[in-house]
Amino acid sequence: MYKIDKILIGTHNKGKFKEISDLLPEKLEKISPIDLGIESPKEDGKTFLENSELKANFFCNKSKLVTLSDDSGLEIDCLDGQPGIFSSRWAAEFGGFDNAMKEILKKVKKTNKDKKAQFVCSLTIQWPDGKKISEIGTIKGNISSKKGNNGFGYDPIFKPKGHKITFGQMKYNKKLGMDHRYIAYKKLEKKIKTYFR
Ligand code: ITT
Repeated sequence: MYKIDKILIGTHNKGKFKEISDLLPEKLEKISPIDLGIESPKEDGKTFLENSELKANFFCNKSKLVTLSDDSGLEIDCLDGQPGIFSSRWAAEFGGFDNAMKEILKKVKKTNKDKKAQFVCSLTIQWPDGKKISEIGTIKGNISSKKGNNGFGYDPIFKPKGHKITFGQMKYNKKLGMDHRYIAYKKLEKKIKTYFR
């Protein structure tokens, strides 16, 4: 298998793009589908894995580059795992993340149940010849009142287990070295690092 010296990070989400870029080897050239004018595919998978595979396949076929894609989201136990794979769509439906977070806090409070939740990330790397590898990472925690302005998406309402602060209050490098994306990437890295130049 030839060595990879550039990779398409198949996401339109800037927060994800930065985290994935910073997890990958520094000398690897990172390309965004936005730079190539490639739109997002329709996400009709039923699981994080199906969606990360679908995105990697789509962006890889369009760009002809080795592609790494991410599908991720927040699963809240007392809401039967919602928003889950619909995390991004909830933000769109409620008019942005601020409103979606308010809505989530209201819904969680109404259940009167505990606030256990987890962030899940499925990463898929696909080569132009169709070879693909996926890994899933999960980080458990609790839903918190909205705190902090760091990070992106639902970071201000998620407090990882064993920590007193939300991802929104955490320093960038701290979150980068422990979140669901990091956990998935570390598993994947073991299988792909020999391909990096
Ligand atoms: P792409 O499909 O282009 O990658 P997207 O934002 O639509 O971008 P997803 O469909 O995977 O991505 O949706 C994931 C949602 O979960 C999205 O709203 C994120 O902001 C949120 N999310 C994922 N990881 C997160 C993290 O580390 N911190 C906060 N929110 C996160």
